[in-house]
This record gives sequence, structure tokens and C-alpha cells, in this order.
Amino acid sequence: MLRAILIDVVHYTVSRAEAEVRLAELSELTRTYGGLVVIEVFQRRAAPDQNTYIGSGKVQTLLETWPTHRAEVLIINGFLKPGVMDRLQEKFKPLKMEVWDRYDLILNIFEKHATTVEAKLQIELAKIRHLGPRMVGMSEQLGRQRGGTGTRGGAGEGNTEVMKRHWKEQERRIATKLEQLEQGRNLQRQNRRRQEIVTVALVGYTNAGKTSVLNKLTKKKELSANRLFATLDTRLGEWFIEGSPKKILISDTIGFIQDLPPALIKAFKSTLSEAIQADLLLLVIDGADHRLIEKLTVVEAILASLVPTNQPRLLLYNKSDLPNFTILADRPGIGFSTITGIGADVLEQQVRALLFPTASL
Ligand SMILES: Nc1nc2c(ncn2[C@@H]2O[C@H](COP(=O)(O)OP(=O)(O)OP(=O)(O)O)[C@@H](O)[C@H]2O)c(=O)[nH]1
Ligand SMILES: [Mg+2]
Repeated sequence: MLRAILIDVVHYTVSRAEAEVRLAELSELTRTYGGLVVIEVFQRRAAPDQNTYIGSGKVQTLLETWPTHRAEVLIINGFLKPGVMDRLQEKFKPLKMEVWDRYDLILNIFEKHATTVEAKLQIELAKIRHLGPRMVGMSEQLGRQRGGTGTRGGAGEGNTEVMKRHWKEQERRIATKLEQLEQGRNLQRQNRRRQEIVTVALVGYTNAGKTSVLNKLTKKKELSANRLFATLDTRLGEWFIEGSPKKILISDTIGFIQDLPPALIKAFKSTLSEAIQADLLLLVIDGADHRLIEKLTVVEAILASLVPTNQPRLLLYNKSDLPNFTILADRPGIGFSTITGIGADVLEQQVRALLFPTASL
């Protein structure tokens, strides 16, 4: 297992409890990747250090105590500028310790879990967009270190240009492939419309139980697991509701998470488009999660950037079999459990009422 040190830089105004929750999620993400957390700390600062983000004192301590922690990667819970990242990586290079920011970590998890062509392409695209500027920054620095020529068109500058062009070309190539896949998807969607099929999309925070709900409703057996980002792709299944005048397809997709890099959402847009275009959104919430409100807020914020707010939606409070299960008073929804099957009848009723209001059932 990859030995990891986690550091979160938080402002003085962030409460201890909040800082701990942030670290706990980073820790969970690290474990999802397959990492072993050897140290996790948060550091209070007015702002991240401009030079090394965590500050030279912290860098020094980590270097000096290396024999005791023997970490292979330092994971920082933020988004680092390419220059800052370069400097930090340089510091730990002698110990062969890598440095990742939150973006790197999520990308690496996605890369590890992606199975389909589309998911792999989406990750490749996100990676190029993310790492491209970093690589260009590196080659610029290299050019300067080599003394450059001081004249225009010097060796360093040439390399940078070549690199930039190469990276831009790759980006275009992948984006084109993804567009083609999306067109195929659109075509399928149009066909569905023509065949009078309605679609329901499951969305929600990662690990809320979306895949389990899909399996329960469609009697499928997709992978559900107690880890973050078990699902990275859109899966479709048929949902039989008694008396429904149309065929209902239900889709499952990638889960949301706090501070999901916007560029990553953009790269996954074609996968998410299934949700964006559904006739009904089924927002799955882990009703036994003590961070229920925060997670729901995150999901609502991400959704707001993707779908019109007037799209019909239902809240499904999952895991009602667990202790501490709650339904928020100001956000009414259906209590559900994929284990006991409770709530399935109410759900069907409400879905029918929303999708086929005029049908006499
Ligand atoms: N107790 C209980 N556990 C549940 C229920 N539904 C799902 N789970 C568990 O919750 C965990 C996550 O379930 P998934 O269905 O993989 O969740 P997901 O939302 O698809 O997660 P990602 O694909 O990772 O975003 C698994 O360990 C499930 O067994 C439920 O009704 N009750
Ligand atoms: Mg899933």
C-alpha cells in the first residue's frame, strides 16, 4: 500500500470540527485509492504559502522525520498552482516522495476505477488539461536553468512550444472522440423519445447508495461497494412500475463529492448528460450520514451548475434501516432502504404521479 501523508491548510476561521471532517474525507479518498495514511494533519494559516503551499518549516520537518514515516506520497487537500507544485515536488524528489494535490488524488482514483472506453477517455482528457500547464511550466523552468540563450527562439522556448502544441493536439483528439461517443448517446436518446420511453436519473453524493437503488429497482447486479466512486459510468436499467403507460429507463452515474474539480465535471459532462436530460431526477441521500446536510448542499450546488432548477426531482432518503436515520424537515422526501425494501411502493406512486399525471392508473 502506498504510504501517504495528508495535509490540509485551513484558515483560522475554520472550526476544529470542520477541519477534522475535511481531513476525514481526504483520508477516505486516500483509502479508496488504496493508500495507507501514515500522518494526517491540518495546518492553520491565513493563506497557503506562496512558495511551497505548506510553508518551508513544514517541508523541513517532513524531510527530517522521513525515516520515521517513510511516506511515498504527500497529498495536499487543495488545488496547487503549477509553479508551487513544481517547487514542492522538487523538495521531496531526493526521498522519491511524490506530491499530489486534491485534483491528482481524484484523477488517480478515477483512473484506477475506470473500465469503459468513455470513462478512460474522460479521465485522459481531464489529465491532459490538468497536467498540461504543469508540464509546460516545467519545460520553461528547465530552459531557464540550462541558461537559455537569452535570445528569442532559444532551446527552452522551443521545447515549450513543441510541448504545448503536442498537448493541445492530444486534447483535441480525445475531445473529438468523446464528442462522437456523445453523439451516439444523443441518437439513442432521440430514439428513446420516439419510442415513448421516459428516463429517470439517479444522482447524489458518492456512497449514498445510488447503484444499490438501481439494482433494487431493476433487479440488476451492478457493482455497489462501500467506497467512494465505485461507479464512474452511466448504467441504464429498465424499471417496471405497474400500470405505467410507458417504458421507464433508470440511469446511475458518477457520484458527487465536495470540491470536485470543475474541470473534471466538464470532462464527465457526456456521462452526466444522461442525468442532465432525464425526465425525472431521483436524488439519493444517505439518510444515516451525520454529514447529511453538507452532502446534500454539495449535490444541490453541483446539480445547479448542470441542470435547470425546474427539472422534476424527488428526494430519496436511503438507508432507513440504519440507526440515526433522518429526513430533513425542510427537504421532504421518501424514506427508503435497499436492504428492507421499505419505501418502494411510495416511490412508485410518486414517480407515477410526476411522470404520468394525466394517465388514469
Ligand atoms: N444499511 C444500508 N446500506 C446501504 C443501503 N443502500 C446501500 N447501502 C450500502 O452503501 C454503500 C454504497 O452503496 P453504492 O450503491 O455503491 O453507492 P453509490 O451511491 O452507487 O456509490 P458510488 O458509486 O461510489 O458513488 C454500500 O456499502 C452499500 O451496501 C441501505 O439501504 N442500507
Ligand atoms: Mg455507484
